[in-house]
Amino acid sequence: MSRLKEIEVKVGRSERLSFEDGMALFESNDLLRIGRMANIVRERLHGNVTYYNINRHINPTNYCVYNCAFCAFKKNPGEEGGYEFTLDQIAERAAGAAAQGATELHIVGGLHHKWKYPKYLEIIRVCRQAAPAIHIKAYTGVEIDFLSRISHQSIQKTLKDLVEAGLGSLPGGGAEILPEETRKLICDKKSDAQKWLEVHRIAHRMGIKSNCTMLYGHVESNEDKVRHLIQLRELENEAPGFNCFIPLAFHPDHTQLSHIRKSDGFTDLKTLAISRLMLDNILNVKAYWIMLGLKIAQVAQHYGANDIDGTVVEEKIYHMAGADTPQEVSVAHLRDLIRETGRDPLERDTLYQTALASLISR
Ligand code: V47
Ligand code: SF4
Repeated sequence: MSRLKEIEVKVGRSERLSFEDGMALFESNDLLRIGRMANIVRERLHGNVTYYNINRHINPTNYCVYNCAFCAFKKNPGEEGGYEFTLDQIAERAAGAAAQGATELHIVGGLHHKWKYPKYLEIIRVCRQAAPAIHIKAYTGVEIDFLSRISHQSIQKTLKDLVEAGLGSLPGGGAEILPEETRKLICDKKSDAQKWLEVHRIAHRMGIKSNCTMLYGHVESNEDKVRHLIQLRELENEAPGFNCFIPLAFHPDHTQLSHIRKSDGFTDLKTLAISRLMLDNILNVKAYWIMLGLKIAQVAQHYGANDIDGTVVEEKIYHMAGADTPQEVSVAHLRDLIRETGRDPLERDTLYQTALASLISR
């Protein structure tokens, strides 16, 4: 039996795929076959539904003490293009989001050279005050680790403070690529893989849900990607709490790795499909349209993805690294894009509750 046939049999029986299976999938270029397997899993879990949400991104500052090789967003003090929002500007964005029907604020930013711990709590508090009903998904595992260090507190206490201020869950950024040798090549200064995993383990044990990501298309190998996915899968087994996995394609413009070509549609779909197949215990896989582009995010709905993210409104991290997607799409446009693929659009909140689910649980 060919390797792909063996994997197809396992997928048909809902058996867990091994490291060797993951490697065989990355080494194959039979995208249609890999996609078909991922689609089987996706439809088994979610039927014909594709989720989207109404959200708004806020990137409070791009000043950052770190210097990740893949990042075009980060600036040093005094550098052209650096910015920091005031608390009023942040509150204004939060209030505007609520007024437009957003259910989520997605807050991710730089690790500022001068901001103290209370400032990061204030950011959450002002959003909570300006938008009392909104879910605040804020600060990656790397940011939480940084905050615990500048506040000289444990990860637990830091998360507890943030939840008291209004935080609802953690976004999936900062995972980058977990195998240490490669991680060191692209971000040697910030939290290592064990620390990133520890933050999410602790959050999950405290009942705080989170997302997870994988940055690909830079200097990583296939083995790195398979090991990364298996580490996420193992953490989910040990301490369940991942809502969703988001593969993030490296955008090279204006980064230290600008000589690397941006990943292509084939690689994006293949990575997404293999992620769906390997992550058998993470329910949702998101085709993040800001990063993939609207067209590939649509096709991805038949290659393992069951989510397309949200309205976004103002995105800086990818656009400073060369993303040519719009900054915002309307709900009507998102729903049309999903319908065009033959899927049924369904609005969700950050925790994947839907109006349907909330009606049933009443
Ligand atoms: O950790 C930064 C990535 C992440 C680049 O939870 C880049 O729903 C590609 O947390 N090319 C932060 N990627 C963003 C993040 C996120 C994004 C989307 C959805 C969710 C979610 C969370 O952005 C970083 C890093 O992996 N990143 N620069 C770049 N040039
Ligand atoms: Fe800073 Fe995040 Fe950019 Fe790294 S990826 S330099 S931590 S803003």
